[in-house]
Amino acid sequence: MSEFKKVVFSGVQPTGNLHLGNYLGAIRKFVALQEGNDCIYCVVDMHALTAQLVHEDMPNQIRSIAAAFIASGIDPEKHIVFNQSAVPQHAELAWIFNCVARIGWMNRMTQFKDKAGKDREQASLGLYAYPSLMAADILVYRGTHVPVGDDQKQHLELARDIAMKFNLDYAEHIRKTDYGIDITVGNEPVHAYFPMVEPLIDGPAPRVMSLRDGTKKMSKSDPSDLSRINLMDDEEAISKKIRKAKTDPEGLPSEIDGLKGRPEADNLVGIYAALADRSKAEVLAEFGGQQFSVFKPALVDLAVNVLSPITSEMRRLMSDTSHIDAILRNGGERARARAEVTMKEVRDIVGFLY
Ligand code: AQP
Repeated sequence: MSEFKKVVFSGVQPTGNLHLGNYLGAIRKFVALQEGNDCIYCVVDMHALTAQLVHEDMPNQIRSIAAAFIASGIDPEKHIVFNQSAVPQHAELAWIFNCVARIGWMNRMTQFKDKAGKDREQASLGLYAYPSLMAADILVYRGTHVPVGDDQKQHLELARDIAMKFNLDYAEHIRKTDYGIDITVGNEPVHAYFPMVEPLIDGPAPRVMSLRDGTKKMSKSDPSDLSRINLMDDEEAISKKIRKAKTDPEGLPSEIDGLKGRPEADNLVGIYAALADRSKAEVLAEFGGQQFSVFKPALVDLAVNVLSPITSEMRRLMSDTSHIDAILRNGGERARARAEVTMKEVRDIVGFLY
């Protein structure tokens, strides 16, 4: 049995202000994974059309996500940073995956249900097919590991289902080429062209919640700006938002169990732990028994310390966009070359003449 070469892939949509959830759930992990891995990080601008068809300033939205990657510590020379629409092979593979995926699978996607809202008939076909394009984003590089927030777990399970069905549907064709490898899935041997992607979701803050409601995900589209800390927030805004963050009247518990049924307290402790690179248990060992009036200022200091260098570097990068544009151009060329290797083989497997 062999294994696919480890390739890390992930993406972020240019759909508005990046927030602490995007940073802790995704970008911070991107940075940590660079050492010893082959990483491809993408600004998924084609996905952004599913949220909103016409964007005021799409080019600068794309640049600002790339700037956040670079400001957070991603090295665009060792790794690849690019925007999705620069590599048409994503859309080409997504079409094949649209034909592999089943409508029943797509109907189960909770993100579609949430984003489409009550009037599903009016949702775009793009929003419905989003997870199929996401599978193509990853698999066009035969990506094996995907650092994401917890909200993307279901989409990654779907990517595995699509990869598996492609491998099985085209098994005979794959065997006729030398493009596949023998892997084990569960206990079953499979001759596979596409790997089974592994989500990388762990950490103390896999799902950062709204500062106004500990049962709702921190999100770019929340109408209340107080619900999230944006990566471009200054010290004053961060301090105000944390001070105003919803909590309950009790102090902090000393043990994790004491956070049960207290979503807001759990969220703030998780944020502290993720920012400090510690576990929640370690944070509670330090702050257990203290009131939020003590914990919140400590959280403000920590958040400002971690985020302000990133914010100022993002501002610097965005003040002259030629550097970011050059990074995206270069990343796009390298990503296209890699994606084309896969697509040549996929066209062969499927039987297209080209
Ligand atoms: N609250 C969160 N906690 C942890 N991780 C999160 N992510 C998003 N929100 C949280 C992770 O950030 C990465 C990029 O997300 P995205 O921009 O591609 O899409 P999204 O999940 O739709 O982001 P938002 O902010 O929640 O946007 P809206 O408001 O449009 O729904 C992903 O890895 C995601 O898991």
